[in-house]
Amino acid sequence: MSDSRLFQPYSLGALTLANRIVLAPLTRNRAGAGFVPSDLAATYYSQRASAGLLISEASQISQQGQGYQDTPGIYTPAQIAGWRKVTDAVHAKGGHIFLQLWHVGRISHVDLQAGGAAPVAPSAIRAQGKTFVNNRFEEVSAPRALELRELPGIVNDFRNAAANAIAAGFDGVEIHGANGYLLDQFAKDGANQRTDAYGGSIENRARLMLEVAAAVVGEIGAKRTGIRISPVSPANGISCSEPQAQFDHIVDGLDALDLVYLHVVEGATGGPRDVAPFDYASLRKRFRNTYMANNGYDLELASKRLAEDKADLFAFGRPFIANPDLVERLQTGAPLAALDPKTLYGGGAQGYTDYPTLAEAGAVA
Ligand code: 8OZ
Repeated sequence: MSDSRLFQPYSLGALTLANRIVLAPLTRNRAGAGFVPSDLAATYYSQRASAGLLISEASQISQQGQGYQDTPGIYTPAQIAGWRKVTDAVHAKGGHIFLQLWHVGRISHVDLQAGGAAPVAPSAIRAQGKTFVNNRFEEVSAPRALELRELPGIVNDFRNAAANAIAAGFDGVEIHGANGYLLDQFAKDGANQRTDAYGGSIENRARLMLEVAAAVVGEIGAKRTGIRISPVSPANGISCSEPQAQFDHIVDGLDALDLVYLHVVEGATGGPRDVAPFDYASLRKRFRNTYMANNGYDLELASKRLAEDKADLFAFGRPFIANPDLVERLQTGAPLAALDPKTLYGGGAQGYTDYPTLAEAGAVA
């Protein structure tokens, strides 16, 4: 039996969400020239507007923050104008949408950086991992360690990007603190071997993520600021020797800032949920506002976790790609369509905006 509250309204900050199902952020690599979201993006997101909340694909806050080909930005007027079409289309359907703010740190490639420069990172440690660039997957480039004096500029880029997101009509932003990107690199000792105020202790490693969160909250308000973390995920070659203590501390700091939600990738991103022992209930207990759970959820697990009061909202990623009407399908027990892995990253409408709803599929059958 599914928990009917999944399909009932939920108050998130100043918003009333139609249900507790969230579109997780999904990278699709279809931005146009100048890293402006395409007109197809407006169609794609509005097709999924029946989710209680949509979270946009990760969007770089600066050129330096980009790590993959054709991902959208949120740092130029043209990008803001492109995103405005997306938010207008979603709002016209009664939906709500947050933008995910992204700096990839060391998960980048010299061909994406200004003047072919090295990507930046807490320490000059190259990740074991690949990025999608030059129309293929390539090893990430060796990074250089950020100077202490550069960090305020990065915090400022997040702050400006948050303001830009609001100017583009978003209902709020999600700070990407997960999956082995810049803020996660600072938080985890596998990537951070700094000896200044941003490395060496749990408090120091948490500092950049908390400074970014404070800056974004200062710019657009806590009710419009969420964050995503992935405490034990090995995504993008990241590792952490004491994730529980590290993330208990981070979540205490996020709670003090009164962020509207905490979005947690439980386990390995897109992989096993039981990759390492971790007490997620400890994070939930420390965070007074909304806990959004992600990774491998289906209707049964979401219902169970909601009934146990382990989470408030549930973010579905891959199932939303081939099922724009996922909420209706979950609610009615309809079968889910399978996605085409060949059209996940890059391309046009195929595998992006051409997956039919149940009603559309029935009409052609
Ligand atoms: C898949 C491909 C490229 C990027 C993440 C932004 O893992 C991503 C991403 C996912 O958070």
